[in-house]
Amino acid sequence: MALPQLTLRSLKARPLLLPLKRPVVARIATIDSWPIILIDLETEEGVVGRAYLEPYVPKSMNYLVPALHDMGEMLKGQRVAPVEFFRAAQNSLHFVGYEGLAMIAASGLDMVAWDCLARASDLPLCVMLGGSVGPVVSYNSNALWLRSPAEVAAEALELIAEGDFKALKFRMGRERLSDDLATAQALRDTLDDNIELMVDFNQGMDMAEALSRCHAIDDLDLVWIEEPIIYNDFGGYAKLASELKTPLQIGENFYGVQDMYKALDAKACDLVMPDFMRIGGVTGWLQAAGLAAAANIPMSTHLYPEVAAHVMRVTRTAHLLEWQDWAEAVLAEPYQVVKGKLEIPDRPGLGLDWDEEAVARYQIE
Ligand code: SMN
Ligand code: MG
Repeated sequence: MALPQLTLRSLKARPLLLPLKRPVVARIATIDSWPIILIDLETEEGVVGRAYLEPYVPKSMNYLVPALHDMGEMLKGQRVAPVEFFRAAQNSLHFVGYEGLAMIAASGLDMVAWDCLARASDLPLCVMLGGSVGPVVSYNSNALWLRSPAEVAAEALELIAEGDFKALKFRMGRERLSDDLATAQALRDTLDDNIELMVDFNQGMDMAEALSRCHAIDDLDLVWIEEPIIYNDFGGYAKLASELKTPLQIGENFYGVQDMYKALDAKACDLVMPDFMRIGGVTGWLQAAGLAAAANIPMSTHLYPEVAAHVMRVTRTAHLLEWQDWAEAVLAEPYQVVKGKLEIPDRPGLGLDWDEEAVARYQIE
C-alpha cells in the first residue's frame, strides 16, 4: 500500500458561538456562550482534516481566524506534515512571540494536520501514534461553577448520570470561605463515597488568600487543588506545593512545553494538565508527555476531549481526561462516555465531522 501523500490545498476556519447549557461562572470570569472555530484542511488528494479551537473569548476569533487562514496560505502546496507545519507556523510569528494567540493558531493548525494524516492513513489518531482504541478514564467538568451549595449538589447528581462518572471537578473561590466549605460538604453528603472530587480556583486568589483557603481545604481528601493563583507565578505555586498535602494541579495555561519544563524545574506542582490550544496541539502534547514521563508526573487533559482521548492512549503517565460536551451541538457524531470512560470511536483520525445544519445556525460571519 502506498503511503498517503497529502498536499495542502486550502484551510478554512469558521467562527461559531454556541449556547452553553450551564454558563461558566468562575471568580475571574463569567462565560455564557462558547466560541468555537471549526477548521477544515482540504488537500489536493481529496482528504479533508477536521479539528476545532475553543478560545473562550468571542472577540479572539477576530484575530485567530485570519491567522489560521494566513497559515493555510503560507503552507499551500506543501506536503501535510503536522510537526513541520507546527514549526513553520511558530517560526512565521517568532518576532511577535510564540505564546498567546500565535500559539493558539499554530496549535489549531497542528491538530487539523494530524487529523488529516490519520484520516488518509485510515487509522484512528491513537493508532497512528502507536496506541490502540480503548476507553479513557474521565471526569465530568460540564458544570459545578460558583453556585449555591444546594444547586451544586443537585447538578452533581446530573453530571454523574451523564456517563456514570466516578470523578467530578467543582469550583471554589466564593466570596466567603464558609460557602466554599458548605459546597464541599453538600457534595460529600449527596454523592456516593466512591466519587472522587477535585477543586479548581480558576486563578482567583492572591497568595495570602490562597495560602489560607488551600490550608482550610487540605483535609477534604481532594484528588487535587487546581490553579489557586495567577497561572504564571511558578514561585508562588512552589510555595503552595511545598506546604500542602493535597496535590497541586496546574498546566492549562502552559504556553508550550518550555512553560511546563520551567514549572517542573521550579517544583511548582505535583500534577500537570496541559490544554491543547496552548501546549501546541498534538505535537506539543507529545513533547510534554515525554517531560511528564521523565519527571514521573501524572498528566491530565484540559478541554478538547476528543483530541485528549487519543493522546491519553499514548501518554505514559496518563491520569484523568477532562470531559466537556460544549462543542457537541455541531458534532455529527459526538463521542460517548460509558462507565466514566470516554470511548474512542473506531473511525479514522479524530473522527470529527460537522453537523452542517447546526453550523449554519451558530456561525457568526
Ligand atoms: C475552565 C475555565 C474556563 C473555561 C473552561 C475551563 C477551567 C477548567 O479552568 O479547568 O475546566
Ligand atoms: Mg482549570
